[in-house]
Amino acid sequence: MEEKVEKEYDASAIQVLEGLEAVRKRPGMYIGSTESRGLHHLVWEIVDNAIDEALAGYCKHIEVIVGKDNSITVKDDGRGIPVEIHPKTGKSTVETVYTVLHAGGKFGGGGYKVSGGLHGVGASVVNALSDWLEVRVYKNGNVYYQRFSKGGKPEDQLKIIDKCDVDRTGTTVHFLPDDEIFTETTVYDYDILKTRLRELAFLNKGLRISLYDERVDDKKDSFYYEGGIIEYIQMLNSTKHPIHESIVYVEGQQSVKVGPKDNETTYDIELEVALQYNETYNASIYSFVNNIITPEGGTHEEGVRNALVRILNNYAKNANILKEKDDNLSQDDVKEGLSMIISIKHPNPQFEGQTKTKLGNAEARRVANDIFSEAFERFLMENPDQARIIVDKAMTASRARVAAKRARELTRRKGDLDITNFYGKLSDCKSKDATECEIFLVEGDSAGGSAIKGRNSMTQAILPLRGKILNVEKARLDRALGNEEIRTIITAFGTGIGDEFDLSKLRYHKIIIMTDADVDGSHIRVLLLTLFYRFFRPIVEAGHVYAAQPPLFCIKHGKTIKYVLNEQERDEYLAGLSPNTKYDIARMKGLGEMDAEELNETTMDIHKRILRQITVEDTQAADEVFNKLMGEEVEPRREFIETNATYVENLDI
Ligand code: 28F
Repeated sequence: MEEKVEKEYDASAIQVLEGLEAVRKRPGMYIGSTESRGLHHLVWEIVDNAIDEALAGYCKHIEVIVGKDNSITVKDDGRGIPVEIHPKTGKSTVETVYTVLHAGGKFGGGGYKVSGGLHGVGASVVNALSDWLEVRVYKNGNVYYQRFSKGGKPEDQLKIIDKCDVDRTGTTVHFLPDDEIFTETTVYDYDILKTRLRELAFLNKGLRISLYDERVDDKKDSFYYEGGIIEYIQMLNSTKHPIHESIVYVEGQQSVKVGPKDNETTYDIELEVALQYNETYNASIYSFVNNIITPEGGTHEEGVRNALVRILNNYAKNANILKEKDDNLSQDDVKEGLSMIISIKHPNPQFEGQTKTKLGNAEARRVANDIFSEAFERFLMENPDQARIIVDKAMTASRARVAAKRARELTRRKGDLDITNFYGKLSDCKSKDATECEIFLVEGDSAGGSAIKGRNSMTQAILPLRGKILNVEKARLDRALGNEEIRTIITAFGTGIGDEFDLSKLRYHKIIIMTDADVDGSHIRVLLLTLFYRFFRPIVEAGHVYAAQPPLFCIKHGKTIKYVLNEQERDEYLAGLSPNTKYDIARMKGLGEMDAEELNETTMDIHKRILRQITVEDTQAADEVFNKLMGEEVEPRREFIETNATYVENLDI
């Protein structure tokens, strides 16, 4: 007997070491990357465990603290991780959860473990990638404590180090990411933490989540939403005028059987939806699975949207608002001005798509459709006045869509006239192989001029943009198409727009926004990102959009000329020079003042330039900023400028 138990202990000890070692060898496999996004993923892993304790009904308050040393502390007031010895490993459950891969709730039963793409890999991954990590469990009037050193090695057994209030329970985890793993940065971004923690508070009504930043005096936020996603919609629509009184709220659950007859599984799926229409023309639809955002949507979102368009068409016909001769309302018509949050809880979500953020479970489509259509139909029947407003909005959108179809004709290349006119703007490239072609959207004529001279005319097209792109935030597609600059962009891209958009016709596989780092440049960039977010999102999702990063400084020493992007790179480069290197350093002029050779050398040459790929989140953020800045509400604009004034002097809005 002795022998067997011994062997089991050794085996599990070896498994622990190999497991954590594997994580340190290929961290990207567990947290996606080791740059800033991966660094913040460590926080989400630990917070998710506390959220699970809240989902189980035991935790009411989660606190996240960024230490002066950029360590992270997460506290919850749940039951506290069990401290008993785990039968299989002879270790405490705490040590098991923090040293055995996937030992947490996700694989050990428990509530809904957040298990999207990279979520739910477990707390042991955080331990493996930390310089040190401490766990404190409060229960039975004791404070249990265990510390792990670099890579997750236990320094000692779990032991009682203190007494605490007999009725206090909870778990506190304090860790410092390992700078041997996170080589690019170990500095936490308060706004990234704040945005996600607020979102989690919206998604988990009644849970308080607080954030403190010890690196800055008195910097803290606390989020608590009794109304959950209803309050999320209130926040989204706070800068847009709602056009009807209620926020429609739907919640329900269904048990579904999946899998083959001989091996059926039953899933309990919960759905929550909150929606309200506003007077803008764009849609803010965010969907989530187990608290994870699904930017590419998926079956849950499709189920709700199919139900939305079907119910609105039925209602419009029965109320004789939609005549027999009228076209049916389309998905696009009914999403104009729509703010909607869809959140489902699913025990076994399958993620698909480019970035593994699209829900694939077929059963989620039907459940979402069933639950939402029944409740939404009831809302319309019980609120005919609001129903009428919503249907009228969709009808107007439908008519504008037809008008846009006509206006879109303008963006098709027909006779020579508009081609010469068109060519007055675009200096196209010779190659017709889209995969090697790039189009630079350049701010201003002077930069445009030097870009045309400095480019590689075989593969690089230049489109100089004059002045401010139309503020499409406030415009429907038909009005956006009335703007010459936008028509030129649409024609140049070749994809068409709206419901005839075809990504395969994109004529350039890199669309590079080349604007100055100054106020005007960032303004143009926000306008372009909003344009992409609203009318060209598939191009962004496919990763074709980039921002050129013109250098801020030019360092010369001897024959070496080194361009650097910003102060941080400048200091790092200078620190790397041997002490006696006199050198010259010059602050680069704007794009407009660079000559063709400099522009090519620093920002266009594919072997030297630095491009930043634009993500859907970037464009979404731009759209939200834009809505604050360009919406009618003066208050959010003033507040935004006051909070960001340090970055944007005299923003000319
Ligand atoms: C700051 C991060 O990690 N909180 C957690 C619990 C509570 C339980 C638990 C966690 C069951 C067997 C896996 C307690 N009592 N905050 C946290 N709170 N894990 S993590 O159980 C661990 C799972 O192994 C818990 C009764 N049941 C569960």
